[in-house]
Amino acid sequence: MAAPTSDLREWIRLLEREGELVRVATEVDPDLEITEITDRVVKSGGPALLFENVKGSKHPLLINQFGTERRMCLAFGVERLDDVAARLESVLEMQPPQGLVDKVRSLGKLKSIADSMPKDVSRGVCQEIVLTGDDVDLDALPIMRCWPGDPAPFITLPAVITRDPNTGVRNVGMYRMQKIDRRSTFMHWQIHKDGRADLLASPDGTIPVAVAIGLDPVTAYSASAPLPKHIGELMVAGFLKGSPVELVQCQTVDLQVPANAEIVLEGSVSRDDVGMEGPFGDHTGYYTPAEQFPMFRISAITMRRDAIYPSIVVGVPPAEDEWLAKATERIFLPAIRMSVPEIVDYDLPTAGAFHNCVIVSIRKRFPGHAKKVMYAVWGLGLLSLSKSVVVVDEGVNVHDYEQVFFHVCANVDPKRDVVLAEGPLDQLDHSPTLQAYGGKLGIDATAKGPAEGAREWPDPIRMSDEIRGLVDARWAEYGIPRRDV
Ligand SMILES: Cc1cc2nc3c(=O)[nH]c(=O)nc-3n(C[C@H](O)[C@H](O)[C@H](O)COP(=O)(O)O)c2cc1C
Ligand SMILES: [Mn+2]
Repeated sequence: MAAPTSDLREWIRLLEREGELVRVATEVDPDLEITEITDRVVKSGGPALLFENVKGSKHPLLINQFGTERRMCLAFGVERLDDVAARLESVLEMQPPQGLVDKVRSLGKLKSIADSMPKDVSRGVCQEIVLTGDDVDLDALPIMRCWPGDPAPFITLPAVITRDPNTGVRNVGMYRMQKIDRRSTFMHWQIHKDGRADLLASPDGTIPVAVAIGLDPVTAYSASAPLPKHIGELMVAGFLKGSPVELVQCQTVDLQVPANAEIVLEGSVSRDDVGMEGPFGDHTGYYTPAEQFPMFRISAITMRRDAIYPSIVVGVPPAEDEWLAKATERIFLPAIRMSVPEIVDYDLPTAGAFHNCVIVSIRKRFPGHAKKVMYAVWGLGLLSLSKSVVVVDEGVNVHDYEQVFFHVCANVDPKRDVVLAEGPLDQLDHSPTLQAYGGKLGIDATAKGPAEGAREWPDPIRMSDEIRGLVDARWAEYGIPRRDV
């Protein structure tokens, strides 16, 4: 498996070599038409698309680069997404070294972290063209209007870079940006996100912001990763890529951006410069209503010659963001196990749109253990926004929804095993009475004991090994065509 690619163009070449990309030469409209084409291709598991002739722009548009498990694995250079998690786990589980061998081994791991830190370089292709002042013109980019109810085009795959005004720590997040005019957009920093916190921490209410568009897929993914605020997304990108992200100084603001970006927008966001953003056809499958958000005023656009503009469409699941979310689910399992080691595995069903449902399997050891895990999930990073948590025993495959449903139906006394709690919810969830706050549902579908108020728990039905072996051995004699049994 090839190592992760170093920029968007190398990634496009890899996709093409692997038969994972189709070029579309005919003219297409970024106003709704690309969405309809892409949605059909995504929902049928089809290829990435490079639209070479987008109406009104000379820039090609890449979409559906993340739309399947195979492409997501190609992006990370792994066979399975769990392999990414295993690499991360080997660093997270670093114990204090005991013998000499352990010492050397852990030094190697420490070195791999040190080598992951972003690195400053003096020049970058992202600044081959520099446009400032009146030359700044978002109209030149093929920004898509995604759904009929969207009032304007939205930049949907940006890496938005800020610094914490107090600590100086860099943050990178993926937040949609609604176009307002040639030189401004909204900045959709939801209340639980780090970008919003950086703005609120600013003493004078204004912060510089840089937006990198068109990155290698691992760095782009890292912008969407729900990392704790003090952990740099670009360090994690460097670790996952196996080489540091190279940064150049911006032209008009004091921030650094990935040197290999296709397009960079530089500017600032102020607390008092706000307006009504949205509605937007969102990953919840519904339009999120118009709401007040700050505006991003652009002081410079820099880009590569012939810059390629990447985009993504979210909507009724499954959409292209499914595999970005699945990558996060897999990659974060070791980190979750660091705080809640009894968790064996977990699954965020795509139909649950990230925050609506978590299925967790646990190694249960004491009365109330499943409930302890529910409350732990409701206290972990952005998983704290989860609306429902289903807990099953370790033998249950959390990715097999039929099996999970069977255990929920069979093992639950609703009066005893259902927890109704309340807490923070996703700002975009339309169902709670209040925005971003409301009810939570926990379902304990584990086997219960008398200490939890249950009667004696029955054994599940299982054939004896002896008879299973006998039937295996004799299967041919029965003359029944063999399916995968
Ligand atoms: C395609 C896509 C679009 C997203 N749009 C937004 C958005 O508009 N606003 C937002 O707050 N989060 C959005 N997110 C989620 C954030 O990127 C994610 O929560 C990330 O962890 C934010 O970074 P932060 O924790 O450093 O703030 C989006 C994620 C994806 C994959
Ligand atoms: Mn962050």
